Amino acid sequence: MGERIDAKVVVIGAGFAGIGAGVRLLEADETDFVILERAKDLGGTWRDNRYPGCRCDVPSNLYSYSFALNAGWRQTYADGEEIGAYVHEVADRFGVTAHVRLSHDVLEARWDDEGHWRILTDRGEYRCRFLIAAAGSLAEANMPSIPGRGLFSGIMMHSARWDASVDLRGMRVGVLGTGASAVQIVPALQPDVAHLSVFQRTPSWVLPHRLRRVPDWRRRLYRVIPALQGLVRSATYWQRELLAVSAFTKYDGLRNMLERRGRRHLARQVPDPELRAKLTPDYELGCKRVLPSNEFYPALCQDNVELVTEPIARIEEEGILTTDGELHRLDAIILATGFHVRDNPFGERVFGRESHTLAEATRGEHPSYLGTTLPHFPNFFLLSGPNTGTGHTSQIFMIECQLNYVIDALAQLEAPGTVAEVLESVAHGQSEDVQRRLRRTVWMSGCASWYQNDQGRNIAIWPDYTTVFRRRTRRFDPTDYVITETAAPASPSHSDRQATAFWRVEPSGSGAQDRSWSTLIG
Ligand code: N01
Repeated sequence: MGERIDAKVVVIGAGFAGIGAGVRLLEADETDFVILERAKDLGGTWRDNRYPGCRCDVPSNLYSYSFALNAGWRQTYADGEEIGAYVHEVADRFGVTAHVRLSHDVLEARWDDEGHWRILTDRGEYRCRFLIAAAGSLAEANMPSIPGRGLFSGIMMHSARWDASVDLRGMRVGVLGTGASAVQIVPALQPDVAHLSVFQRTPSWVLPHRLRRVPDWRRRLYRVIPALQGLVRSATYWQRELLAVSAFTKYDGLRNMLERRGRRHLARQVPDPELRAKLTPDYELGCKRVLPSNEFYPALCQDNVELVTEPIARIEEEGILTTDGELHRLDAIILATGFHVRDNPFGERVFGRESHTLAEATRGEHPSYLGTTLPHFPNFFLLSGPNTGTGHTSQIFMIECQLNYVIDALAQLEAPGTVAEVLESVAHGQSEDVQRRLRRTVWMSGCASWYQNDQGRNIAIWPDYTTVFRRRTRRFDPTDYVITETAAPASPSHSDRQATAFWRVEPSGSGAQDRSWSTLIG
């Protein structure tokens, strides 16, 4: 069954996080690594999400790696295609592409207690000292378990599994969901389809969008004076940080101001009071992702569009039946129903010591430390892990913070056989601190969102300024870890390991691997 390869580091996933890890490893002169990618191409979420209208709702100047600002962005908010091309370009330019193994589906990753991770893929086995999981938290499409889903005789596809060969023009189309994907899909489809039924369970807060074409002169200017683009990036970062995080965590007055803006936007764009009432959220702005769009509301006002708020009873051969007994006849159903976040199946394939699964941590049953390292998972780093998400700024910023930490850890754990596992007490303390901070924020203000697990624990959001996350992840502090050498073949229990930890590395303190603050932002 194929090759068996030893590498010092294995990265799982070749999206923004995995490619970023590759760049930072190479920058640290680490070439002994591979990046395993299950798909036929790299790019992660921007490879998968190719639905009409797909674009990033974070400004493009901010939505890029700090080490690869892109003077060429054509739009102030880049579309999926442009971002996909950017990830490829970065991977090629920094020499990461050569380390990517495409079409390698990780079936299982398991710690062997001898100082290695063993990774079984459908193309062979890999063994490494350090495992970096960059598989993404929005990678598995959520197919809603609505009765009768299999009965539908028309076309059905999820927003993240778009089949570009399907021509929806002239069809009766139903879109399920009104989240971040749906608000982009609906206006893109509306002009071409015969009829569009938008099935809404919860209205979203929608704010005016500042989407523009970037003029050629500005792109030329950014090429000539890159620092100027850095300045713009910096300003965008701080504006979002100060306005959004303050509004969502501390100052109700600021949030009320944003809500007024949202209501004005709705009133301006939707003259029909009945439709407006259906679209008015009854929860606090920010509790779910706030969506920028100038096209969503106008699309809903068109004659060929119907907003359906009656709950769905079941799917039938010919369409969707709502609980009021109406059958909405459809040729195609688009499931813009989000992703498996808390129950991402990837987590069931990764086993730490004593067969603990990564899923237990991502479901919020076990603590993680800064969403990056986990008790029972030695020499393991999770990118975009629990409570590293943000709704207001670029996720790439958070990933880069985590990478600072990972690269510093690898430098400090360099001696062969060194194994580090975060102390349960440290992870528990930090996770509980996050939960305590979350309690006072808008993200726990009562709406139902995918940010929470079944127990109502918020497993997604970082509840503070991202500057704080940046500070906390600047250095790997070995005193937070049990650090052992794997000279002895036996696998001591966790408590034994704590008792016999005989070797500790000192914090580097040099900050050699750390990116300066100004570099990361601007
Ligand atoms: O998914 P969502 P998404 N019956 O989970 C509804 C990122 N993203 O793909 O709100 C009926 O937000 C559900 O209803 P409700 C971004 O992080 C980024 O849109 O649960 N309806 C909701 O309306 C985002 O947060 C960009 O009541 C059902 C919708 O489906 C994340 O991806 C662009 C249902 C799902 O909304 C996910 O966004 C796009 C059911 N059984 C996405 N199940 C950027 O621009 C679910 N729904 C960066």
